[in-house]
Amino acid sequence: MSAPVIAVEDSEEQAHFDALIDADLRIEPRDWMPEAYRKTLIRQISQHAHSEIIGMQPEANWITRAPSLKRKAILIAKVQDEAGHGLYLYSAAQTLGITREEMTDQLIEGRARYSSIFNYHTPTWADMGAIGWLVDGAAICNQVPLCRASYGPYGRAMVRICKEESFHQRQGFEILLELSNGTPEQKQMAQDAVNRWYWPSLMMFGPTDDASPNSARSMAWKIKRFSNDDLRQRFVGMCVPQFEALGLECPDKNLRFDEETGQWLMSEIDWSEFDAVLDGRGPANTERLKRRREAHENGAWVREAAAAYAAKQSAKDRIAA
Ligand code: BYC
Repeated sequence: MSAPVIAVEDSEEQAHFDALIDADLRIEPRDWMPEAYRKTLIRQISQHAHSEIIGMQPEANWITRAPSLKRKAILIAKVQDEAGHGLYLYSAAQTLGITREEMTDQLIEGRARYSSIFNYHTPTWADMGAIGWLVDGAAICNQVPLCRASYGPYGRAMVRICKEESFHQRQGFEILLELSNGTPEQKQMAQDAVNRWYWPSLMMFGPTDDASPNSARSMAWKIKRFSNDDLRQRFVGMCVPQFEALGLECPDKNLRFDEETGQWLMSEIDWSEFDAVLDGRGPANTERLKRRREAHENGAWVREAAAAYAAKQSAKDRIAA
């Protein structure tokens, strides 16, 4: 029996796709791509978009309580930036054939993942500093290589996002620096916030390489350029001198650089905490999803008004044509 024609076409298409990846060129929305590549991208980009949107909540909690007008203005700008990042990323995912409605439903029905880090509370102003410094710092470490992701719309979205993330990271560092140089109580508040966010920030990079089912394939496709553990190592190395500059202590008392292997040796991460957060049992999972659902319901009238306006405009255009 002869092979079906589709298989021949597929293998030619596959060879062209492989050649583009090998040559470090970009795959664009209209290019042929293997179904598994498309699915992986939809998974990662939509999770990333949801993270940006849910990630607005822990900081938005502090907008009304920011300690000065300047701090309030900066925080509002940062939270708005996160909304923008979510929108670029939803648009990038839409180029792969999923709709915004489908992604939104997956999120509000609790069927989608978003970054574990946003399931923690922000009890003090110093948490705004720790999020900016550690969470945005970890995000930059993870996201700069994504600017070279093989899928064009994702890589291009990441370039804009990373520019804004570096401003976010600096504003967080500066909040902590000011607190650290303030009264002993303020310094303690900064240290406590860093103690709360340090380990969850390391978990942002995902499970260890030997427990990461998606890494090998995503790296072969040049979506991910570095493994979870390599990026975690890079992040820890970046933090060490910054802890010193801040005058704060690293919560990992065992952290040391091993000259022989060129690796940072660190205490074991509590992966049971990570698993619990991914399973919906983190400190703020329920609250985050509830708030997101309410925001979606409260925005229904805006979506209806926009759809009615668009229908009116296209009716007008039809009459004019
Ligand atoms: N949290 O095989 P693995 C921001 C999941 S927002 C939750 O290593 P992969 C900001 C993973 O999805 C920035 N889930 O997966 C916003 C997979 O589950 P499924 C957010 C996690 O994809 C507001 C399973 O575990 N950044 O900066 O190869 C304010 C196995 O993992 C996590 C991004 O989204 C986690 N931490 O690698 C402030 C970056 N880790 O889907 C700041 C883009 C792993 O198989 N994403 N999982 O059920 C990535 O780079 C990669 O997707 C990851 C995971 C490194 C996160």
